[in-house]
Amino acid sequence: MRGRTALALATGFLAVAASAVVAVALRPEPSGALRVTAEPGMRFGDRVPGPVLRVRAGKPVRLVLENRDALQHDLWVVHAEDRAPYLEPAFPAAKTALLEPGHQQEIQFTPTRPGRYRYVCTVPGHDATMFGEFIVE
Ligand SMILES: [Cu+2]
Repeated sequence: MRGRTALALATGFLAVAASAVVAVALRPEPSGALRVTAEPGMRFGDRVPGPVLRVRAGKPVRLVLENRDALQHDLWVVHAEDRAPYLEPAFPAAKTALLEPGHQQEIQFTPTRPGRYRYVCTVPGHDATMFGEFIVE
């Protein structure tokens, strides 16, 4: 009897544990945020330019920058025509801090006007390769 109860408990535990693993596996970004990585070789993601990000005007955006490089990087969403050093965020709070290697940050902002924007790393010289399109529909 005791053995059966223990077996039933163990089976139940394993079923719960397995369902938790499946739930995590199906949701690579639990927060539902967009995720961009700063990679060795001065790029966002695995190519230049970085991935195109598409969002909806008037809807809050959650964006995670993960710094996988050995250098500091940041990410700002800027007007498409703006170039360093004359950069400012296109929307309030649409910028991360300067992130140390191995660090990540989630930012939240609301793009208010539709259009084509860019995201860039603002460390001097980095925007030559660290940029991507940010489209607000
Ligand atoms: Cu950078």
